[in-house]
Amino acid sequence: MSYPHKEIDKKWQERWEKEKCFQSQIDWNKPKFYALDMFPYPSGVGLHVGHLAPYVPMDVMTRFKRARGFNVLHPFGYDAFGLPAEQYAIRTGNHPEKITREAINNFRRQLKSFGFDFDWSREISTCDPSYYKWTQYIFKILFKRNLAYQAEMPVNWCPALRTVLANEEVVDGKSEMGGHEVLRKPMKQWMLKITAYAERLLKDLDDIDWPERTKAAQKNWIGKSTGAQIHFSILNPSEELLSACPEKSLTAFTTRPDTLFGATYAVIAPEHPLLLKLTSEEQKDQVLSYQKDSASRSEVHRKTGQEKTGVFTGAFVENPVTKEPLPLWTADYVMMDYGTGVIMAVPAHDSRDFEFATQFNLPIKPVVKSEDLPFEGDGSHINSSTQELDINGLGNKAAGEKVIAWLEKNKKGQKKVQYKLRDWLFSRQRYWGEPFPLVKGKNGIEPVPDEELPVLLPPVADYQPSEKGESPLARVREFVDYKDSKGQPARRETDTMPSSAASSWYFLRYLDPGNNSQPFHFDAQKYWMPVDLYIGGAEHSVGHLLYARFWHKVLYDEGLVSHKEPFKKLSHQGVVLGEDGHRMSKSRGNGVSPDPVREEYGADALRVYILFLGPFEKDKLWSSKGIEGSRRFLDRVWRFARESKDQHQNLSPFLENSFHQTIKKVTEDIESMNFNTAVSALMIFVNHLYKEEVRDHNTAKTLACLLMPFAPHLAEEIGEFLGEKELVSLAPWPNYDKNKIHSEERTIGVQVNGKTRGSVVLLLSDSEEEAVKKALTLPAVSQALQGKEIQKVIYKPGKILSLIKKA
Ligand code: ANZ
Repeated sequence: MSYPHKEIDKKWQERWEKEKCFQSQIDWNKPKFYALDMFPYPSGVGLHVGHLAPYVPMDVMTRFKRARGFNVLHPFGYDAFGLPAEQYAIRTGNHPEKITREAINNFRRQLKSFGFDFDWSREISTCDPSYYKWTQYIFKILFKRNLAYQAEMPVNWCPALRTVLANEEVVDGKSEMGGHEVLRKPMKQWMLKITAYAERLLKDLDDIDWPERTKAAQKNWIGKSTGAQIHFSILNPSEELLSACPEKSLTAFTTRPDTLFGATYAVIAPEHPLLLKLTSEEQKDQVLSYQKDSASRSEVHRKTGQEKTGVFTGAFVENPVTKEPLPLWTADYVMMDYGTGVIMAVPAHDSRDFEFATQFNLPIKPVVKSEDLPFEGDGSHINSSTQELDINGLGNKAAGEKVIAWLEKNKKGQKKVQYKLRDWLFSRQRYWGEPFPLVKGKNGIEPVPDEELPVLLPPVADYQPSEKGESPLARVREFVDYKDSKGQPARRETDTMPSSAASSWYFLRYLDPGNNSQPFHFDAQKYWMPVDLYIGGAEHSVGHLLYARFWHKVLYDEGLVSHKEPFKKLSHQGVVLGEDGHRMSKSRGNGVSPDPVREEYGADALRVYILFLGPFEKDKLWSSKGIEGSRRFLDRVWRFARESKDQHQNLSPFLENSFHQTIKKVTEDIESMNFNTAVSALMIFVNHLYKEEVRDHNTAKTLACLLMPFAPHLAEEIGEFLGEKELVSLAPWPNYDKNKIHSEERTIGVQVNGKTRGSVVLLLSDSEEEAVKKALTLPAVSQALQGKEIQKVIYKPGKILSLIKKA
């Protein structure tokens, strides 16, 4: 008996929608559960089955929590601005606006067909003016708090995409999107001062329930190092240099101040603004050509490249403690955007310096006792004393502290905490993004008044970026020209924001999506936040998840939100691999559309199958064959329910035990996100029902409730068939009776007159009578009894069952 999924799926989806079952309101008397799926960027090709890997489990969780009495918020939306949509538009010759709208409509249609319990009344799309008005509003808050600034700096420029990229968008020197070459190029850009929050972003990781590897990735990205800044006087500075650098010294950041006696040269980054002023006449040509060469090398190459390159500048600086002159080199293994862009080189104890010194024949001076060089470990210091400072014999830590104390006393340096985290590159020279709410006039750069928000993205026919890297908006006169309230002319900012802007606060807009006067009402966030469960891909470990935490902390400082952290618990789904064993993706062409699968097997079979593929967090292989088993299971449940209506039968102790065990297991497994084992527990129970040929109305009713999170359409249909008035989706979760759980099963041998004749599976709770009854079902046992009566039974539950027959 196969259930008519097409009719049933549609029928219940319409009913849920009509009765607004999944719309949620603030209810202070009820515990809340805020479930957040990472919202997708709407792609033209629609969803593939891999998209369901996070959405189905979350839907199981939300349906379960609702049944457990929680006020559940489960919203959905679209990350609609940004490169992917724009690239797709350019490729297909369609306007991004049009493409995005169509893609969203298709996503929505697909998502509704799987029966997800989204509160569709809260749907948002980040490219809607009613949404990005508030993205601009929040940017104004950042601007006001001095967390947004413009800077000329070396950025990742992608000539193919004609835009700059954030560090997080560059993987191994290539653009994350499309894998194009990325160069370093100085450009004027908007930056957000996320570094001002580095310490809090690090510390507050302790308060959240996130996967350890994700926390580690964030810690690593923030990259806290403790050490010192040390000033090295410039020897014989020129007049020109003196005016550019009145302090007459270069400052280096080091994590190893203890090795100061071992510094044999110093290095300044090729982009350092003082480099040419420091360079001697004789070395100028070489340094200039070196600067050019290194500009064409990618950052990864500079950091990891085997061969070290560099040029002597002709200048010398002084080691503050030994007073030795150190030659100053420029080399691109020193980065301009870390520390101070200057290092003291200690070839004996740093492998990069060691390689460089070996290559250019620079002196190597060991200052920590060791067998081999370079030696980067801890050890006893040698060759490290002057009349003023002696650290010989000390270990790294004590030596470092002593050096820092000396530097501070002599005003030659100080202790310093340094972070790897860079400020967030926040502007793009692209069309498809939020315009900045900024104008540049007589008074410099100013935000436009709140009444003028949103600053609308002008509709244009030509949205391609220019080759020079200028935003398409710069070509729109009506947009660029601005007159302030006093009639003064000004010019609008023409860059747009990156897509990571909108995704840094969307979880707050869901709480109050219709609000026209604020991004969200204070009470809404007070009730719903923080997010109780956030599910999404591990690839967002440092980008989105760090940005969103940063914005949330800024809003916290602004008094707009009441919690320090937005996402209390985070979980990453495993990746679904296509039948070829590779991650499903559009570019590989191994993506499987869920639509035909759902048409053939029904939404519920697809849902169950997705869960059954394997543990939630593990990667899993898609196969179109396996789904038949899931469908067969649902058909068996359906038949059981059809045949059980108005039948009342007592469950055997064994079945009763299995029934309560199943409720317990499904409950606990959903709670701990072991969805696949929850499904298999249900399958096992249904097998037991069939084996014992039971038909029972109440059992069927409970089964429908247990099935609801996984296969909601069928569950509703069963409920209705059994005569239930209430929707199963809104019914309370079944409870198990722990007194009816006779937990353990044991296999024990059965003896007849001292000889073992076979074994039976018994529950520890089985009575002697039940045990004998089960033993007698073994043919070998009844044969051995030869039809004679049993005279004596020796029964120790879980241990022995011995029968003595009458003589
Ligand atoms: C001297 C020294 C001696 C160093 C020694 C290391 C070992 P982390 O842990 O990553 O913070 N450094 C500083 N600024 C740099 C820059 N802009 N580009 C490249 N390298 C830079 O590493 C800090 C160490 O990296 C610093 O400590 C410095 O080398 C180098 F036995 O200073 B060290």
